[in-house]
Amino acid sequence: MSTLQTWAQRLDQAAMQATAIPQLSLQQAFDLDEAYAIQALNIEQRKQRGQALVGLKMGFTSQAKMKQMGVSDLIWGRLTQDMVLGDAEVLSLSKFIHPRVEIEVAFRISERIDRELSAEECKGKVDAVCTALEIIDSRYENFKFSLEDVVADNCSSAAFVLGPWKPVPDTLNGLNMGLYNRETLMEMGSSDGIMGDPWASLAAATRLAQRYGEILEPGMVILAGASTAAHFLEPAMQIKGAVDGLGACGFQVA
Ligand code: OOG
Ligand code: MG
Repeated sequence: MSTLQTWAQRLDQAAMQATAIPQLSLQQAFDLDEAYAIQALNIEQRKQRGQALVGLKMGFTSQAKMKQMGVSDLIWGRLTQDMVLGDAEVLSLSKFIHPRVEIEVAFRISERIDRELSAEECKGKVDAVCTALEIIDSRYENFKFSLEDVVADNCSSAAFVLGPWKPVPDTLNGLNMGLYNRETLMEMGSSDGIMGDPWASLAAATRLAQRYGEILEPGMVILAGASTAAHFLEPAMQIKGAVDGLGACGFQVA
């Protein structure tokens, strides 16, 4: 078995057993292309368990996230059906290692995309948007990683919640994005923090998807990335995310 396959299995097992592992890059250096190869093999194991690919997620699309995690490059990962948590459902902490939550915007793809599109062209390929919450749970000890480590670990993806889909508004600029625990505001950001415009994040997703051989199919979800820092989840939290004009969604922590 190749090293890449062995590492993909270690990451998949760590996620399934909710047990952290040491950073892979501290054992042996590997480059970004190898990191994406590990990610693809990692997700292949989920697919073999019958989990379909339902979308992609963009990461480190804002200064707030790059600063919090100490990295400085855009990353992307894959979303599978088992990561879906319904709006207002209960998230069980026992299934995760040290989960954090962040507030995002989600796009729903309406037409097949197999090439790089500009932000303007992307607008014709999306039929709905909504407020989303992403639950990230690095499989590495202490939530610490290099850029290559986090890419191999499918960009810390663990779960996501979508609010009700809304028609695409004229602009996604200047929208307040609030993350709450009950009525307490934990983070407030602006959609402008996401690459200047969330549509730019979707355009980047089309470029990266093409580069790494993924096709965006109608119905797929693209998470544009968080505009603020992520927060650790604790028992009894009641998390809500709200974006101006895009509605809200939430979940309870048990
Ligand atoms: C990596 C995931 C980054 C985002 O929205 O920027 C991400 C991490 O922070 O562990 O999902
Ligand atoms: Mg995210």
